[in-house]
Amino acid sequence: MTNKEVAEILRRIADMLEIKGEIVYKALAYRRAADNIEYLGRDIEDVWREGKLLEIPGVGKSLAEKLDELLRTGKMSFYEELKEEIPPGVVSLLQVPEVGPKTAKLVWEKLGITSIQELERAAREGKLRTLPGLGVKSEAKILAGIEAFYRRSERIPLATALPVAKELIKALKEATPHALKVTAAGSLRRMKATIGDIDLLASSHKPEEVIETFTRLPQVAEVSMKGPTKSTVFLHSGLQVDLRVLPPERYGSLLQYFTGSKEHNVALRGLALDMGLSLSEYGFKRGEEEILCPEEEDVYHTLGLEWIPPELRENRGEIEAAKEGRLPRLVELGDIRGDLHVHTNWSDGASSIEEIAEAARRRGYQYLVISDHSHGLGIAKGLTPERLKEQRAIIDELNRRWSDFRLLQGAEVEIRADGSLDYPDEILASLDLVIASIHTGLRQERERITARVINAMRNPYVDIIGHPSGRILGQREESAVDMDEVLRVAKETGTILEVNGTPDRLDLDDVYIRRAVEMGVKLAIDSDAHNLYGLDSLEFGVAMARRGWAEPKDVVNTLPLEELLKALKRNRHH
Ligand code: DGT
Ligand code: CA
Ligand code: CA
Ligand code: ZN
Repeated sequence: MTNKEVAEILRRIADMLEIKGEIVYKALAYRRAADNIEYLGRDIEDVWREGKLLEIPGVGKSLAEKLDELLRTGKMSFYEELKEEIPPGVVSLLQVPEVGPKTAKLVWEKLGITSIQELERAAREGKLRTLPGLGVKSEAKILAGIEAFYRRSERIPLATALPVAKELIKALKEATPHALKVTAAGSLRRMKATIGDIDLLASSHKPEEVIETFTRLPQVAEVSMKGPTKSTVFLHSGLQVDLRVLPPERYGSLLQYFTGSKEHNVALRGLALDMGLSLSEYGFKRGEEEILCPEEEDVYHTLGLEWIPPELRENRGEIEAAKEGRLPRLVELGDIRGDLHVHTNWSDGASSIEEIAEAARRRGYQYLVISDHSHGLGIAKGLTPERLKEQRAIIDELNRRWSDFRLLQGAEVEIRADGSLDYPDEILASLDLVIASIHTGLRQERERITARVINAMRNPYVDIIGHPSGRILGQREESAVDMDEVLRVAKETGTILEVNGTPDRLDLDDVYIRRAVEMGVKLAIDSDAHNLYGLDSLEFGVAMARRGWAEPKDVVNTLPLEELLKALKRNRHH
């Protein structure tokens, strides 16, 4: 058991004692012991093995006995009994700001409330105000507290969290000279599509001062926990940020530990144990001897592994690959030679063809595919075949301007509800590249929607399937499409699947990207930009592709123009 896990049990016991209405100092004693154990600086298990539990400040004879039972058996009967007495839902009420142990006990005993949902309902029905000691005002406060709690529990898109983290890192560095290195860790560093909370790490010879400065930053709305080496705060947006600070000589292990994922860490710890080492955020230990890791590489090298890119750290085979020296050379933004999916003001985009072409060229791209919507998508001002011809003339004209850059004409063709495509084949054939996507009828049942996508893939002029799952993060689940079948037919027909980098799409997601890579299905990483800023989104597509183990060879827009064109099935079959 880790110190943290033990501390969490003690804190939970303290909560339950308070709900029971035990004398205050008892709960306080458990909290103090919890803090001392968490920040002990060495493994509680080692202390226990040496029979020195009583030397931990705040741990008396009775608690030492309980800890001994816990560390020996994995269970503590005192805690188990409390759990029998107080339903877990009642303890969880304490997570709501404005709800303390007294209120939790009151609503549980008088109204039988055992969950936050039930508490919300009672508050909305005006039942709380009838309880002794509560009134209309406290009822409203509790309701606001519940809303704040829900806001905090929501996951936010990667693209929202990244700039917030960057800003905080900058602010912290400017506010104190004692923060030497400051880095984002956790799911943010692993570039997950959505982020639960932001984890920041700092190295410092004066951790306490860094924590102090951090909790006073103007971005911080509320400090929910503050200790000598760590703190948790809420920003005004309700976003939670954790900061942990250790001296530079331990920074590598700190960074490794808090980058996670938890599953990756569990596997690493197992590997360490096999080598007679214990691994924590403080470093390695072999018995009493400490092995410190100032750099993250040190952690992996000590275990005989290559350094593993954060995007891969999900315990999905990366540790075995690192051991055998066969980690993928992941695709990078710098490998991308062009964007295959952007919109202009010819359909629902904001910029002209010329503006977005120049912006793409300034990025160093060698090519850009203009892929406005087809006419069937009325809401997006889709192009009729006639307008498409006019657009071609403009693209041809612009192409005379550059020798180092090429504009291609594509289209994002709607896959209609009946499975047919929005342009006839001769129009599709006249384009340089065709993306087929579904924007309507996304709620169709599995067989029907899968048949639509497959029908599109069997068309010789459909090069790419756009945002294949149709998900919108936080708003719309992926469609019922049978992705395994889509992957199989993509392989068979040589159709490319898109990795759409739009922050609320990130579609395909990493799991399917990985399958595509394993099957040899090709990917296109696109921005789907609707304005000049939108071009930046390609970066998030790259992040997803990296999480899916994609190498440059798996991604068609890492190819030079001529090779890209050759890789399209239209040019292979015709
Ligand atoms: P999130 O915040 O839900 O998007 O996901 P993470 O991965 O950022 O998770 P978080 O913030 O709870 O913790 C950050 C990292 O710290 C996590 O990826 C691994 C490490 N960590 C946290 N708690 C534990 C734990 O109990 N055991 C282990 N092995 N690692 C932990
Ligand atoms: Ca996190
Ligand atoms: Ca966290
Ligand atoms: Zn699009």
